[in-house]
Amino acid sequence: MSTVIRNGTIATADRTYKADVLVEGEYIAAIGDNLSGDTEIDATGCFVMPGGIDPHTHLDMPFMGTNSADDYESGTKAALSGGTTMVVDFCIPGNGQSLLDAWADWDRRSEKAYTDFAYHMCITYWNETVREEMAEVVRRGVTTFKHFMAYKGALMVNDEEMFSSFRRCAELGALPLVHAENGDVVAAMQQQLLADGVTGPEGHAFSRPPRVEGEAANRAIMIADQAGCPVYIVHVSCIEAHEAIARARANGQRVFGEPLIQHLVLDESEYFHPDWDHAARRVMSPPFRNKKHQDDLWNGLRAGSLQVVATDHCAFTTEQKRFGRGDFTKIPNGTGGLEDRLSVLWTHGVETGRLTVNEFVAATSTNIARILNLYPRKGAIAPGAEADIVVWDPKASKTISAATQQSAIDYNVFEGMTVKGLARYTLSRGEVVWQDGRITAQRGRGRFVPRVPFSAESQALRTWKALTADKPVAR
Ligand code: DUC
Ligand code: ZN
Ligand code: ZN
Ligand code: ZN
Repeated sequence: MSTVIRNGTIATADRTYKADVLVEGEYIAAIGDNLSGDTEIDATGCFVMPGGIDPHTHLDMPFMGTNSADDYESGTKAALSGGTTMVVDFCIPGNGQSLLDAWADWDRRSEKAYTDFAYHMCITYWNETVREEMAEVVRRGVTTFKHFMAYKGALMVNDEEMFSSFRRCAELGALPLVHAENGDVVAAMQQQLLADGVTGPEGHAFSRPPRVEGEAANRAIMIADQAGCPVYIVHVSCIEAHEAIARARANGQRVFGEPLIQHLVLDESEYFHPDWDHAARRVMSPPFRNKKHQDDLWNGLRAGSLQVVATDHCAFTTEQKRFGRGDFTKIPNGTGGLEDRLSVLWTHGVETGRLTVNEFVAATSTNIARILNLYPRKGAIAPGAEADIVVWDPKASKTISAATQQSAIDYNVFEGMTVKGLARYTLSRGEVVWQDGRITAQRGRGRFVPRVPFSAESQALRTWKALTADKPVAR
């Protein structure tokens, strides 16, 4: 079975050109002029781009006394309707649960997936068993380990635990990820604010100011340097964290930074909205920032000091958000975005001239495919790549509304925003899974995507460190 995508303009992270794409089975077989296949997709007026990869989702995740409301079914339907063909979700062991046990739980969740998926494994405590299990996790194809520096008393790890895990990552060729917020300072600020009578959603923003994030990002980067591993900072929301990343990169460290689409376009004024529900629906960590920080994130995407735009999709219903009435620390943290990431980035990035089409493809797909060692299997329009493709209509527009979304929640943080740029077709491994506003795929068709470690690269880095770092110099 073959399909030709005809009359489109191919846009990759490197270039833009007119050509047809021939898909055979699950793969791209050829790119050229006047190709033919069993069926045809007309891409006139459209860009043909690698499907989006969202490397940061929390589907059906137990968190803050509840479970995130979008599961692998509604979450991956949301993804493909917006042109995203792969998600990387966080597998979180429960209190003292083994990593492999948690993985088995996540495999049950992901049986319903419409898109391909991978996992990051969370390290939420440390002991010898965890150290040993990490090797098996890598062997089975999960090569990224997430560390929470916040959520004290729940998911948070201390510096000693983080350093142990980072050193293990260096040995295994794995990449550590970090949620960078100083959890001790946040916890103290929360108690202070509540004692001062600040109980509403604005207290959430006050308790997690930019310096709390900047400090933690800088600390994680220094600890990674000492451990001899690269590090990836998730949901970079402020100048302080971005500065730490840019400085480390200028010093030759492999540090990656991921802003979220929400932080690029929504600001802190949302937390001062007179309607409690409106404000609480936007409570996530880190919180939205002001315009100065937003501009800085856009600059980082353009300059390359920030590489990836993700969503941290972690959706809760209004009813769930109301657990925190009278105490902002109990509002489940998280917002949605999986469905709208590409359209919102296109509208506020490409349409405004802030990003080129190629930078858009890099930020939504190719860069993360490279960072996660998935390229060019994913993130590429090239012969031999898997045919995860979005046929993107830059002229189509819609107004974002909860009434028409795939996500299972009752609101949308981008409600009322008119976006330009929509997926006309989404293909996942050669199958049309979204066409003209309809899902055309089967539940459960999504597959786990195993990854191999970065062993050669991390080995080279450690050798270089051993030769150069911290040696007293005889004078
Ligand atoms: N932040 C959120 O807002 N939700 C999920 C986890 C996180 O770090
Ligand atoms: Zn986080
Ligand atoms: Zn608003
Ligand atoms: Zn997250």
